[in-house]
Amino acid sequence: METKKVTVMQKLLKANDAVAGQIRRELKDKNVFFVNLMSSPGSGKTTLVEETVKRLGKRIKVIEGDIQTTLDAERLQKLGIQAFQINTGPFGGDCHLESAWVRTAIEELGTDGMDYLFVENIGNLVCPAEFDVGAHMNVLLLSVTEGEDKPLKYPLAFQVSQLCLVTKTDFLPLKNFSLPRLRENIKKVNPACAVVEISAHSGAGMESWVEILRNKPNL
Ligand SMILES: Nc1nc2c(ncn2[C@@H]2O[C@H](COP(=O)(O)OP(=O)(O)O)[C@@H](O)[C@H]2O)c(=O)[nH]1
Ligand SMILES: [Mg+2]
Repeated sequence: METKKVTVMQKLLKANDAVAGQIRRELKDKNVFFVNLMSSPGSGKTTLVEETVKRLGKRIKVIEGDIQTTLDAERLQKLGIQAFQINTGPFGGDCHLESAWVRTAIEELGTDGMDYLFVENIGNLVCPAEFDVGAHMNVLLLSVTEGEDKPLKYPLAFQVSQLCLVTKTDFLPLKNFSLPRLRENIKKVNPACAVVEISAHSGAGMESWVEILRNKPNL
């Protein structure tokens, strides 16, 4: 019974990877840079997208993943960009997005007028890391209020990410949080993961983040 379960899971992941690969190639051909944002709920994903649109312009489209509500898509639509909300609640409440759903959302959004595509994945540090959505860059957000130990507790999320954004650094003066210890822990699980510290509220570090996007790495 257990063997059967593992085989089915392997097949699902293989099918997911195949679609993800297609998405990555098709968007590369169109020079659309695709970023997958992953984090715990509340680490600042939607705020980051809002602040990025203000700096990078409106040729950005967003696929929002949540179990319930269209709140995040509505926040982004207010900025005059296209945002497509996927809710997994009505279909069993999955805690991640799969590449086939992302492909359908891209078909709905269309690729005209798009230089960047963001996925805001469903908020948690576990399931999204297991499913490739076809992004050119996986970005893991970790806010300073979550603690420096998270790379050690949730290594896969850091291992599949090319960049870790340490968010809410404006809280640092109030918190007993060690940035060097966090960097050390990220290095232990993924030495290749770049780390950038930002505060979407104060704007600190935002220019470094936007510069990375302008360079469209791996495209
Ligand atoms: N102090 C501070 N709060 C932030 C920052 N970025 C986001 N927040 C707040 O954190 C909360 C959750 O942000 P949100 O973007 O909705 O997180 P998400 O669930 O990851 O999309 C909101 O109240 C934001 O205003 C930041 O840089 N500094
Ligand atoms: Mg959000």
